[in-house]
Amino acid sequence: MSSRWEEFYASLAIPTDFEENKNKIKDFCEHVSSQQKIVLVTSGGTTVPLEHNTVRFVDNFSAGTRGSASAEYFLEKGYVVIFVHRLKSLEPYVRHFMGQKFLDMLEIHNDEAETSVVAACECLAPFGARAVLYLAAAVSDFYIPSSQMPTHKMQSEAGAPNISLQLVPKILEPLVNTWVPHAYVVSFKLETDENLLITRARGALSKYKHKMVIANILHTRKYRVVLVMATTCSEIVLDPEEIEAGIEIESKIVSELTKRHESFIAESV
Ligand code: 9Z3
Repeated sequence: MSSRWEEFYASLAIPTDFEENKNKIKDFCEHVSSQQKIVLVTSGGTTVPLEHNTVRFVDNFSAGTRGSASAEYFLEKGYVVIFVHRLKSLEPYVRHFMGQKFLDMLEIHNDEAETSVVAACECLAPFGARAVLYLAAAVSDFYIPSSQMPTHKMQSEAGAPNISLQLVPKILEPLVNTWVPHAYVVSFKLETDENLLITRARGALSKYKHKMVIANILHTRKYRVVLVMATTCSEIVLDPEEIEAGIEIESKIVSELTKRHESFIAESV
C-alpha cells in the first residue's frame, strides 16, 4: 500500500529540470571527500499556486534570513553547504551587500524547492552521520491538487471563489525514515502561540524521530529559539547587548548544533 507522500509525489509532474539538477548536485557531492561534514540548508518561503496559469498564489512571510545566515555560519565551521531556496529569497552573504547576486554563477535555478530536496537527499545518503539536514524553509502545509486547480485566471464575474486547500503530506517522514536514515536531521517549528510551541515541537520529534526541532515564535524568532531534543530542551536567547552588538542568533544556533553533531558522529562510529 502506498503512503500519502508517495501518492502526493506520484500526482505531481516531474519538473523538467529535475534530472539536470540531480546530476549537478551529484557532480558537486562527488567532489566532496567522504570525511567532510556536509549540510543541506532549506531556506525561505513557499508559494502555492491557485491557477495553472498562475496569476494568484498563497504565500508566506519568510524572507530566508534564518537559512541564509545559518549557511554562512556552517561554512565558517568548515561544512560543505548545499543551499536550497526559492527564487527571490535571501542568499548567503547577499544581505551584507544589498543589491548584488553573488551566487548567480553557482546556483541551480529551480522553482521546485521540494524536489531539489529529494534530489539532494539521494546524494547526501552516502555521507551517513556526517550529513546534517537543516530544514529552515517555511513549508506550506496546504495546497490545491493539480486536478482541482483552474487552468485560467479566476474571474470575479463568476462570484467569490470557493477555494478548498488540501494538506501537504510532511516530507519529514520519508526523509528521516527512508532517504537519509543516518543523517542528523534538524527541523524547525514555527508558531504564533507560545502555549503551543513546545508541545508541537515535541509532537514533531516523537512522530518523525529525528534529532532536533528548533522551535520559534514568529515575532521573537530573531532573539529566541528553543532547541528541543529527545530528552532535553535548551533555550538560546540574545540579550540586549548582543543584539546591540549585531550578534545574530544563527551564529549561536549553528555553534550549538555543530557541537551536538560532532558528538553524534563520534557515537555513530
Ligand atoms: C522556521 O521556523 C524558520 O525559523 C523561519 C525563519 C521561517 C521562522 P526567516 O526566513 O524566518 O528568517 O524570515 N521555519 C519553519 C519551518 C516549517 O515550516 N516547519 C514545518 C512545520 O512547522 C515542519 S518541516 O510544520
